[in-house]
Amino acid sequence: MTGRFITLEGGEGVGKTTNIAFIQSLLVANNIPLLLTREPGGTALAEKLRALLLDKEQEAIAEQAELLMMFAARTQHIKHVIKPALEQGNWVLCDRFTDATYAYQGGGRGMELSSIRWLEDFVQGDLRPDLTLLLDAPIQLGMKRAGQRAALDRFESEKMAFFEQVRQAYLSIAKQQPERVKVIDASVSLDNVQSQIEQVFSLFFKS
Ligand code: Z5A
Repeated sequence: MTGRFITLEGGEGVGKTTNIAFIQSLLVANNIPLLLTREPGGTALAEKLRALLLDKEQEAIAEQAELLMMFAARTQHIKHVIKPALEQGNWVLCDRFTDATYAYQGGGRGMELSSIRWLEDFVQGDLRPDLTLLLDAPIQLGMKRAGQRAALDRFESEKMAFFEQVRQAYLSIAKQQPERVKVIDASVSLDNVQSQIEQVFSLFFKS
């Protein structure tokens, strides 16, 4: 038996971390065996790569190096965590995955989508998420929510235009793949966001 692969995406401060616990509770209430994980990260080596990617106190990371580090971390994550869990019948809930690469490295940094697509096929084979929830909110609002934190990491220190490009890239993926990517309006109250998430899952459970 194979489990199902669910990813959560969105820009800064849209509420991914906040809502992942809610999604976990929905799945657990339906007796679904679940593995929670995140990207970049999810294995010891991938978490080390994450720390390097987020650290802004180091030499400038070339865009190509950033892209390759994302996929290096992803390779480890898929091989050691995601695939084994799915093969054992677990559902996998992952905080960010390859849509984030299309959004941040493709949309934000302007890297060639064909290079990302090639790496996606090379690293993932035919593994793709079964369902993706895209939490969407205006950039200013997400930043205001996220801004209550102590220090900004390397990505969070980018300019406004970068985040607008990231948001538009995400929305364009959702437009191209409406069956898989469900857009959640994350600008409203947490109760409202969670009732939208609940609706998506009630349909997904039946599919
Ligand atoms: N990255 C990449 O470039 N390429 C890739 O392929 C991948 C990743 C996989 C790490 O991501 C960075 O890696 C990320 C992209 C890049 N860059 N950034 N920045 P991350 O997921 O670890 O970090 P993040 O995006 O910065 O997540 P976040 O800032 O922690 O946001 P969040 O998890 O979506 O938000 P939150 O912590 O749940 O909520 C923020 C605050 O808002 C918090 O106080 C909540 O209580 C509050 N909140 C949440 N929802 C609501 C509502 N509805 N109303 C009111 N208040 C709310």
